[in-house]
Amino acid sequence: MILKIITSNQGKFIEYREALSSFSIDAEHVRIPYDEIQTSELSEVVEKGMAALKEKGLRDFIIDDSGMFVDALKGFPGVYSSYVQKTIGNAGILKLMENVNEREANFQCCIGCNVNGKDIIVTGKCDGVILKEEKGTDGFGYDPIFSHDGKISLAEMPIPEKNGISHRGNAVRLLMKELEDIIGNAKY
Ligand code: ITT
Repeated sequence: MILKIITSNQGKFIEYREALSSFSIDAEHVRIPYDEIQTSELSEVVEKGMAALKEKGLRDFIIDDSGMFVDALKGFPGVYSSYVQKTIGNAGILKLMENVNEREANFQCCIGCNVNGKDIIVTGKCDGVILKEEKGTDGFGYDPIFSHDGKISLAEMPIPEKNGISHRGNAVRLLMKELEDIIGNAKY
């Protein structure tokens, strides 16, 4: 089985390819722009994105809307994570967190999957903290400043290890539980 991963983000695609391979699903990278509405819920962005893509005739695909939610910043950047990464970036988040002791944060990944005419939406989460400085050179986006264990950053973890604990890895595992009913051969 092949699923199209519709994203502009190469880093996400590489993670999906690795995660889905354990379930004997092939991933194909497809770059088709779709409107991401501005709303307070990742799942709403995904729902609307799926509808727009299906209208264009797309089938058997995954889209993903993710965000990093920092407790001390009242959930910011959250649904604005993409804009914030492009503007103030990791250095900007570290600046906002200067002298802040409460560094808890969580990453969320909402997957929308269309397969065999059915839509599945699941959200995976990873709790962690914002580090005091950027660490590591792997991964993408906020990986250098986010740590699941308070020690190493996501950018210091090989992809299979990151998938083992990450918001995206957790979302894929939730998706596979639901997909089992539809395609019948998923193992988890
Ligand atoms: P698409 O919407 O085209 O899939 P995007 O990069 O815009 O790609 P999102 O809106 O889902 O994706 O991501 C919001 C921001 O969060 C963006 O800056 C990403 O780089 C970042 N991000 C998403 N997943 C991440 C992860 O696993 N680790 C670190 N940063 C991540």
